[in-house]
Amino acid sequence: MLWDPEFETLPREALEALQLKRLVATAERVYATVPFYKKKFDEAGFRPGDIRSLKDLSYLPFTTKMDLRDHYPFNLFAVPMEQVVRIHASSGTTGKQTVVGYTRRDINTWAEVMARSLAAAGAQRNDIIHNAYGYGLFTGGLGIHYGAEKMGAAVIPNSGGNSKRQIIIMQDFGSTVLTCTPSYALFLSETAEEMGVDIKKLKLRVGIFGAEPWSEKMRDEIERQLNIDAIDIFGLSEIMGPGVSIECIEAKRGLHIFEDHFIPEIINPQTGDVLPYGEKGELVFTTITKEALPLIRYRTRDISVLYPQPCKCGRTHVRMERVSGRSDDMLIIRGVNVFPSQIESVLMNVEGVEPHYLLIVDRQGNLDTLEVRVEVNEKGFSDEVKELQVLGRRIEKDIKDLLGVTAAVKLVEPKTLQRSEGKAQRVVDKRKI
Ligand code: DLL
Repeated sequence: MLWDPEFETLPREALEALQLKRLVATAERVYATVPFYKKKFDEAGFRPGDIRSLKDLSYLPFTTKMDLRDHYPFNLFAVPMEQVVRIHASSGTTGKQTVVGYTRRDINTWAEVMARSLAAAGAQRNDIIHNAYGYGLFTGGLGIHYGAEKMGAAVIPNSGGNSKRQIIIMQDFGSTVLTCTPSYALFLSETAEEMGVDIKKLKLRVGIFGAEPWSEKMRDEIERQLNIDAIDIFGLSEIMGPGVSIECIEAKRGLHIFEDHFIPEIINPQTGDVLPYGEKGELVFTTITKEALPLIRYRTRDISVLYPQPCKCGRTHVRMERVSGRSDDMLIIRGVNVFPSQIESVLMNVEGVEPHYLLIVDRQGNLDTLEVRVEVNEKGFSDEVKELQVLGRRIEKDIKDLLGVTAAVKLVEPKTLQRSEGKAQRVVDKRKI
């Protein structure tokens, strides 16, 4: 369903004209109000008034997470504090957290793109939205919440955790839409099973999952276990939070980016050159309607592909392929580039293991080692030791054949790897210590 048919189906020419107008206004505003951007533009010898077409975007400077950290907490804000009505932060794995701010209009825009996202996933006013994204500094909980209220649906602000209670609430309140990380959706399914509740029989119809990378195979698994449609939603705090892009339920192929608010580019992460549609690289976003924290060419580190082909849902906005990993999550193991999501895909193709795994990277002498811990299912666990060994070898071979790296696979008992209520931790890299 289209929430805002006018903007979501704008013909390309009109959309690009709107983007250009908004881009120029944003560039002028940051030049005038954020000393960091004035300096960057001056160094590049480029003035906001020089922007003539969307192609000129490539002359503008990039912004990185490091820039946000260097201006911690509020020094990249483009409005005085009295106009800021909300602050969120994203913890990240290293260094200081990244702090982001919103004006009242920003909160409205966010609720709008979130309402569009919920509608794209097939949610409607009469839905009961079971929101199990964390509430707090993380943008997941409140982002979904405001979008659901804007739509007029009934939102249950569960936040993460207290999983048994979540199952009871789903059962008793008749939740129809589940929103949480994909890994937590699987954990809720396990919890229901332990409680003797058949989650397939609940009223859940759709799940809107994101905030961490997941694969097509994981989608199949979630859809099968929960008997729902599983939709991928993407976003990042720096740009807004959830609601930057989402799949439509009609196609479930690629995430529509709300291009009247965010301009996407794909760049070569090594050279910074802009890549054409269809090529894989790092996603870069420029916000064109944000007031408190407008960002020019923000480097996400997320790896994706953009494709402009029209979609059967009628949206004209460009689609991004599901994020396969982050350029900074890429593991280099004995010189081979490996993304955790690639290992996940191998594991999900193997009968007998569960979608719960942990990668442990270490170094022995000068050689990197990769251990893949993965849970076997109840049936596999009851098999003979010899059969388990065969299974382990088979996974090692698949990883070697497909990714070219040697891994030691350790099969562990069902339900022994730690579950997460939010973003799952998939990698422990001991080499950094
Ligand atoms: O994770 C916002 C969000 C909340 C998105 C709820 C979707 C649902 P951050 O904590 O700032 O914000 O983390 C952003 O998470 O750069 C990606 O690396 C990753 N990420 C987010 N959504 C997806 C997704 C929220 N659907 C970072 N697939 C991003 C893969 C995702 N990675």
